[in-house]
Amino acid sequence: EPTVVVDIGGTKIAVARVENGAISERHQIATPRTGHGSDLTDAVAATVRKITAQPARLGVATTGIVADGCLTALNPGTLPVENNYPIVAALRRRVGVAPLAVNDAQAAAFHESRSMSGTAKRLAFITVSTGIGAGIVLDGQLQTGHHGLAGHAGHITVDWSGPLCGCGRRGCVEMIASGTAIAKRASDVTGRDMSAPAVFAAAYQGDEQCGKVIEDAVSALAAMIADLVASLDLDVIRLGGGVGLVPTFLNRLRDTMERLPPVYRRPIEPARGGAEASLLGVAALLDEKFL
Ligand code: BMX
Ligand code: ZN
Repeated sequence: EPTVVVDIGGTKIAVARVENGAISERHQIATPRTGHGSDLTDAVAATVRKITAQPARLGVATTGIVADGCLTALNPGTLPVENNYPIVAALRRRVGVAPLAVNDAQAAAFHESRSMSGTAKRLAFITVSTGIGAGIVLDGQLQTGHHGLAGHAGHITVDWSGPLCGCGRRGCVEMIASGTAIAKRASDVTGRDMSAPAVFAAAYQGDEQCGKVIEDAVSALAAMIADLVASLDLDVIRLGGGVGLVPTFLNRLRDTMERLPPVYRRPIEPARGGAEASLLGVAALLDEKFL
């Protein structure tokens, strides 16, 4: 009876079998963006069954706020779902085992902290993907908060008069630097329908409008990271997510951080867990019997 872990993102859902801390089988599907949690759990249950009829243990890392076994979108634009959708109870019914559920970036931060030796144990994992997520580990302790909100740094304000975010505030980093925001902002300025990878390709080819969109995203993220360093005295930042793992993006972010006053600078490293950081993190949390 295997351990099965799930990563529900705004764009895709990954389901994997984990053996001895490593992924031995992996399936990926598109996230049903219907606004109904039941469609998420149906899709997860069907994909889990491709691996096993009865997992011994089930772990779920998901975009959104997880508290008391329920899922709520902070920004429904990143993934729409009912408020307080009882994801743990629904999956227990559909799969037959009660899952451990945690926010995706929080899970990834836990994995990153386990892959870190020595004393550097105050870190943020930041994912730049459909949205912008963050997870924080302080002195070895994963921070979830009593409301599941800890680490939601994608909703730090970087532009008071910026675009309205689905969370209800204006100018959140997520509205300027997420993959969704990069695609939307470039589509708006160029008048062409562009995906985030297309914006990177165009910027690389010298397109100035697309270059400016990426520059704004990098500046917003650098401000967000400096705010996190100022408030938490982090030792290191680990960067993940489909956009965050693009090497040119990481390099530009490092260059921008270099121009900040030294007190705000910290090493920025690619996530050791790469695209699997959330899956591996929730597996590690199962091992620790977290929650
Ligand atoms: C949003 C928020 C976070 C999440 C982050 C990254 C929702 C639905 N999600 O800020 O909980 O960690 O996006 O999510 O409000 P991803 O889907 O891009 O991985
Ligand atoms: Zn917001």
